[in-house]
Amino acid sequence: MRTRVAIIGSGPAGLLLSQLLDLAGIESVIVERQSADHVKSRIRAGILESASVDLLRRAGVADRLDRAAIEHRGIYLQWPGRRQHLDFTELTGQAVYVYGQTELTADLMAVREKAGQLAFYEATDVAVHDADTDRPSITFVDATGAARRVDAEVVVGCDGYHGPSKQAIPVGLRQTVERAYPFAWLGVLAQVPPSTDELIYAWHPNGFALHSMRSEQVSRFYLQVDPSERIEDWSDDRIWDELSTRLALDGWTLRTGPILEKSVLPMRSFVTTPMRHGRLFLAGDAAHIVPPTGAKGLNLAIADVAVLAPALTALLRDGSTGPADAYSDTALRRVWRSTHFSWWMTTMLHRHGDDFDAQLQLSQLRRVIDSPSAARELAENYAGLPIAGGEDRG
Ligand code: RFL
Ligand code: PHB
Repeated sequence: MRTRVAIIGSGPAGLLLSQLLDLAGIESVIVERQSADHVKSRIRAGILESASVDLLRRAGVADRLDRAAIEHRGIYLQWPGRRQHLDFTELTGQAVYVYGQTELTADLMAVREKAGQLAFYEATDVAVHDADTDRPSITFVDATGAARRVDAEVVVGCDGYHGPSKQAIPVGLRQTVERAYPFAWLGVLAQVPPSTDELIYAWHPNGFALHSMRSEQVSRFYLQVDPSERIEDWSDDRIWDELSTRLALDGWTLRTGPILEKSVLPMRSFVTTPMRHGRLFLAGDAAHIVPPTGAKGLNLAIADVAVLAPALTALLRDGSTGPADAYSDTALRRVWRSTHFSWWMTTMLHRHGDDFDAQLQLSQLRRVIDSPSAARELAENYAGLPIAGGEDRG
């Protein structure tokens, strides 16, 4: 079969790109390894920047988001004995929004289905061919076991960190930089109303803890653990004990409740460049991973697509190559800003090293709270990056 844009991966990057192309009158086909139900049920990100929300509104997929998302003015930073609010709205004029990636994915899938756009779920052996020609294609085996081929004008790899797309860029042309962190997150979803109005990022001698949320009834928590930690060793009681210890503050209690899901998540920084080879473009986690401490991964995927969709529209509608040629450099400026911010938040908040490192971390945390310019620096990076670029303002 033939289409204009073949998209590999049905995460937020692939789905949103497909929707933006559809609005520009450009047909696309999505090929995804997992089932639609699996994709919809994956628990992941929870925070959207206002620039991301604006784009989702422009894409016509924000009706439910506008009703259900919880607006947050800022976050709390905490270390033993002190919990301090950082007001992004006061510092930058921007807010952030709590809206689960599962909800966003469901919204994007629904709009695509309504528009009657084609997607192949449960596809195996997906491979990219002829990326350096004007007639790239992808091949795969569909859910019924039939071999298929999609010829396109452009292929976009939105297939996440483990996907095959980036391998289609020849090794000699591809550069990868990576940082592994000596800790992981234990993520917990619990059927309990949040014990806080906004997110709490807590430094603690036992390790970092984060109190996040999904709704008025559902809370999300993370604990810094060793990457080799086995989830079987974390009973629900042990999880609640450790969260209560690390998030403790005089006069405040953590509500507990049934744990719905728990898993250990590795943390890494990773960037592959360039994000384009001929008629193959990469977007989202396929090209870059950040540790989740800055709540940036989903927002970066959205920002890539915000740059890529108009570039592909110009290329495919008018034959104008300028924006497509600029895509990788434009996207990477924001990627590197977010990579630095995510690394900085991670390094400041997670226990690592010795007592010297701990004192530096505490000094940095006090500085962020006590100095308006240090506070604004954090707030701008967390809530207020412009959608294209990211270093242009700073
Ligand atoms: P996704 O969502 O990983 O989607 C990629 C899709 O590609 C499919 N795929 C393939 N399809 C076909 N053939 C193959 N061979 C394939 N291999 C893979 C996959 O099945 C999948 O459906 O990437 P995308 O679209 O780039 O979106 C990126 C975001 O999902 C990710 O960056 C965020 O979830 C990161 N993240 C957060 N980001 C934020 O902005 N704010 C947050 O608060 C936040 N919290 C988080 C996070 C990520 C987390 N985890 C699980 C690492 C919290 C956590 C715990
Ligand atoms: C989440 O709610 O999943 C979440 C929130 C903030 C982060 C990371 C994850 O920094």
